[in-house]
Amino acid sequence: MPQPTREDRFSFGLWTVGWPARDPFGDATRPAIDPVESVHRLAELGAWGVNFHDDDLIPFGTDGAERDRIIARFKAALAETGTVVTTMTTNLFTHPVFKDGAFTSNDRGVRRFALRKVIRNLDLAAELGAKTYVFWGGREGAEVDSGKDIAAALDRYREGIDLLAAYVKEQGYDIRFAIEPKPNEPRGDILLPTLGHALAFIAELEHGDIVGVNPEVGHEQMAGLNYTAGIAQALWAGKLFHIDLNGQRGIKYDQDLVFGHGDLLSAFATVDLLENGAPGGGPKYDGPLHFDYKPLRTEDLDGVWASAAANMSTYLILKERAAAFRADPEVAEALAVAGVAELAKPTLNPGETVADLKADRSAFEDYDAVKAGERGYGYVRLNQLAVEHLLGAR
Ligand code: 3MF
Ligand code: MG
Ligand code: MG
Ligand code: MG
Repeated sequence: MPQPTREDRFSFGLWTVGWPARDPFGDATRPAIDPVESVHRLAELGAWGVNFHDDDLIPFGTDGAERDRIIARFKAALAETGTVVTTMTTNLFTHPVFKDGAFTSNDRGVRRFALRKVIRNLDLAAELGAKTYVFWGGREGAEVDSGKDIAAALDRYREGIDLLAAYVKEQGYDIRFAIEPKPNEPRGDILLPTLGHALAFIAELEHGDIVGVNPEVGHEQMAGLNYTAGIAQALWAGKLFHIDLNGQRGIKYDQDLVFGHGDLLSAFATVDLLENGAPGGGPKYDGPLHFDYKPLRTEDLDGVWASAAANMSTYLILKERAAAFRADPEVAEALAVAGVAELAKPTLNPGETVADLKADRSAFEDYDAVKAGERGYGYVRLNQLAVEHLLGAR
């Protein structure tokens, strides 16, 4: 099996391996893990970076002196292992104060408290060198339609993100924001439920230039959407600032499976896009390859570290398979039959106007639509080649 190294840019949320496996129906099945131990274990496994919520490291309500001590101890672990803090984020969902949301709570005092909680952690993010700051608004939502004015909630969401982005700019921090969409869970319906909603929201911001998205595999799949196509659109928009890789099997609760342990063919396509880019070129993702998964509740501590390794191993195997797929002459031929490269060619000729198009009889009057309609694109063969490469049969 390929062994991960720091050059692979893998990172993990401290809350992933550190999840004690408490769920809505059952108690924790594992002890909490000290974040310092997680940093050491992940580094030994070949990870490059970590990401965490303020409360993952510093428990909610910790006083100033103890907070400083915890941060100093954590910094020592980073230095000892050479681990990078790629990303940070705020827990705006666990404490009861956030039960009706943070930036979009109906309670104005809660909204002001949430902003202060983020500002405090942004200062720490700058100190630790995190380049991306994630916003997952898990409690920004509702169960009761008449209880939440969605337009006002979006106004308040925009006010919050713009205020925080302006703060980052004023302070001169080298930080960009990434909004993480999710359709539901824990709220019945969450604001900015999909990548598309998030992109549309970002377009309404005053400081949208430093705001992008952090799409999670499982979150898009919970909405029945195609993750690879979604991140391709985010790349196209210049907004793919971060990714949360994991696995999900269909439209159900957020499973947070190991990457590849859900829709494996989709995971293959995701790695192919991330590593090899779109066939027609365009921007490539260059951020951390970040895993946001949960070790199954059935696993013991050995199983936790084995599952962390499994994410990286699966990614690297898929990377090898995707490279072989792209290099295969039969694949090149199938891509040509499907006309994949032709899509990169503009539909109008250089300098051609609408009037020219209207005057072009070959485009319409003399166009043989019946014959064009008979063409086969060979996508099934192309997909079968992908499956054969994925299975290691080629
Ligand atoms: C929940 C999530 C979150 C976010 C995190 C920010 C607890 O479904 O995916 O993890 O990823 O808050 O990165
Ligand atoms: Mg998830
Ligand atoms: Mg999640
Ligand atoms: Mg996530």
